[in-house]
Amino acid sequence: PFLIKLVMHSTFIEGNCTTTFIDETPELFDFPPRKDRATKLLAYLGETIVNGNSLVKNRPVATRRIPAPLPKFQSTAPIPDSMRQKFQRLGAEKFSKSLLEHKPLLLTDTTFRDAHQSLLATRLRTYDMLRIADVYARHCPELFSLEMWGGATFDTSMRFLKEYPWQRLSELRDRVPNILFQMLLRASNAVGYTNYPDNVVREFVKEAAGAGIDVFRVFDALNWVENMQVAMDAVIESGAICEATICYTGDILDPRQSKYDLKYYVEMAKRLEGMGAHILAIKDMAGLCKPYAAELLVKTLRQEVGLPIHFHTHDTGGVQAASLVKAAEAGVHIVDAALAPLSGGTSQPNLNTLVESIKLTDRETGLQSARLDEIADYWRAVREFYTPFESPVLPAGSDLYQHQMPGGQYTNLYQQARALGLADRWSEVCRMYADVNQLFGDIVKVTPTSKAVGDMALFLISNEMTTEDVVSSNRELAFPQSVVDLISGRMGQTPGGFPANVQKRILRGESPVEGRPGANLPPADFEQSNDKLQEILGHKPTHREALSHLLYPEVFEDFARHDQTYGDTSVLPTPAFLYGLEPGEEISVEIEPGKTLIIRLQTVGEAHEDGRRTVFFELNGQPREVTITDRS
Ligand code: 3PY
Ligand code: ZN
Repeated sequence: PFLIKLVMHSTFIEGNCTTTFIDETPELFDFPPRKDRATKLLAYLGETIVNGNSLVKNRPVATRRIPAPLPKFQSTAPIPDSMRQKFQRLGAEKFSKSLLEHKPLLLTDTTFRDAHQSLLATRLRTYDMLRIADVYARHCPELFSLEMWGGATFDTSMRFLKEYPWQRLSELRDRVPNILFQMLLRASNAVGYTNYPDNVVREFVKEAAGAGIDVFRVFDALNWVENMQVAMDAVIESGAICEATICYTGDILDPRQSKYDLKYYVEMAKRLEGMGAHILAIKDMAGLCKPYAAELLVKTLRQEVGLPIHFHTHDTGGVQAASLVKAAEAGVHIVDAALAPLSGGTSQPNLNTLVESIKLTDRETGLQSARLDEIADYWRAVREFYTPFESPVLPAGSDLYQHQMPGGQYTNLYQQARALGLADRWSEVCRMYADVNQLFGDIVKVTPTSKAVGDMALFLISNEMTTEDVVSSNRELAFPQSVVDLISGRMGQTPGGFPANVQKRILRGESPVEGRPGANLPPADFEQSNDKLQEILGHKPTHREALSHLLYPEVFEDFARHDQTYGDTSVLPTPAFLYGLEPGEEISVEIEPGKTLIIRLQTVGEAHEDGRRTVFFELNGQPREVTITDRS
C-alpha cells in the first residue's frame, strides 16, 4: 500500500518529488485499519466447529445445508414503483386518504417479522431475508407493506443472532426501495419490555424513520391511550405513517361482555383518530376476533371513524382466514398475512391462499399467485435451516377464547411449561392463565403484559396455588418481577385499575406508580451512556449505537464484543452460522459488494496436549489454520 500511495500521489505523478518528499508527506503512512475480516470469520467458524453454537445446543439438528432455491428474476430490470413512491409523493396524510379509495384489498406480508417471531422464536436471520429481498421488490409491488422490523426482532437479533438490527433495516431498504416498510412499536415500551424515558422513545422513532421505516404500528399493551401519545407524536413529526392500534381482546359478540365491548373499541378508535393517526390498526394478537366479530367491528369502525383500517390477526384457532375474508367484505382496507410456509398456527393466515381465495371478487388483490408461490418455495426451504427453533404443533381448542394467549406467547409458554416439567399439565396452565387474567382485573394481554400473566400462571402452578390463594394466604412469596412491574403500574394503567386487594398483596407495601411512567422517568443521559460505550467500542458511538445501548445495555455490549472478536457474522449462510462447516464443505461469503471469500474446511486436527485443536481451512485457495481451545 505504501508504494501504491507513493506512485499515486499527485506530487509524485507531477515529477516534483524531492528527496525529503517521503518524510514530509505523512499521509503516505495513513493506512486504513488492516482488513482482518477473513481471519475473524475463520476464528468464528473454528470456534463453532470445535465448541458448537450455544444457540442450538441440545436442540433438534437442522439437516439442510444447501442454499434455498431462489426464483428467477431479472436483476437488471428497473424496480417498479409501489406504495412507497406514492407515499413519498403525497405525504402521510394525503396518502392515508388515498387508501380509502383503494378498491383492491391491500396486504401486508409479515414473514420478515411476526411470522417468524410466532413460529421460530424470532430467529430468522438477515442473510435469509436479504437473499429474497430483490425478488420481493420486482415481483410483489402490489403489496401494501412488508412488516420487517420491531417487536421482538430488535432485541433478538443482537442477543441471539449477533446481528445489528439497524444494518438489517438499511440493507433491506437498499434492496427494496419501493414497498413500504412497517415496524411494530410498543409505544412507550419502544422495542423493549418496560416503559422508557420519553426522550429515548422520541429519538428511537426519529432514527428508525430516518433509517427507512415508513409505517409505525403503535400499540399500548393495556390499550392505555395516554401512553401512546409520545410515540405517536414522534412518528407524525418524523413524517412517517402513524398506524395507531387498538388491541382486540374479549368478544364483542358476547352480550355479557361489559368491559371490551364494541363501544369500548369505537371510543378508543375515535381518540386515536383525534390524536392524528393516519391508519387505524386492529391488532388481534391472540386470534380472538371471530369472523362475524371482525365483520361487525370493521363495519362499525368504518361508520364511526374516517381512517383506513388495517386488520392483524393470528391463526392459532385455525379459523382466522374467515375473519380476514369477512373483514374484507365489510370494507377493511389492509390485512396482514404470511407467506404459506411461515403461516398458520400461531402465525398469520396464509397469504398465498388468501390471494387466490378472493380472486374474481371486487376485492381481488392484483398480486400474482404464481410469483407468490415461487417465493413460498424459497421460504419453505429456508424454514428447514431453523429446525432447532421449531415448536411443537399446538392447535388451540375452544379454550383459546377463555385464556386469550397471544400467538407469539402461546408456544413459548408451552416450552417454558415443558422446561418446568409441566407439559402434561398444559391445559391446566391455560386455565390458570385465564384465572390470572381475571385476578388482575381482565386486562389486555400482549407484550409485555402477557408475559406477566404467563409468568404468574407458571409461578402459581409450580407453587401448587390457586388465584384465590394469592389474596387469602399469608405465605411469603417472591412474585415474578414482571408481575410486580405490571401490578405497580410500571407498564401503565388498565381501564378501572388493578384490583386493590391484589395490588396490596403483590406490592407488599410498595406504592404503585401514579400517572404515566415515562413522564416520571428522568430523561436518559446519552452522553454519560456514550462515555461507557466509547470504551467498549473504541470509537465515538453513533446515534444508532447509543440508542441500542440505552434500550438494551447488556445485550448491546455483548453484541459489540462479538463484533470485535469475530466481525460481522451475519454474512455467513445460516447452516455455517449455526453449525460451522463439515470437512470438505465450501461456502462463498460476500463480505462486501463484489468482495467474496471462498472458505473450505479441510479438517479438524486431533486435540493437542493443552486441549487445543487446529482447524485447517482453505481461504480463496490458500491454506489457513486457526487454533481453538476445545471446551466441548
Ligand atoms: C410484540 O410486541 O412483539 C408482538 O408481536 C405483540 O403482539
Ligand atoms: Zn401479531
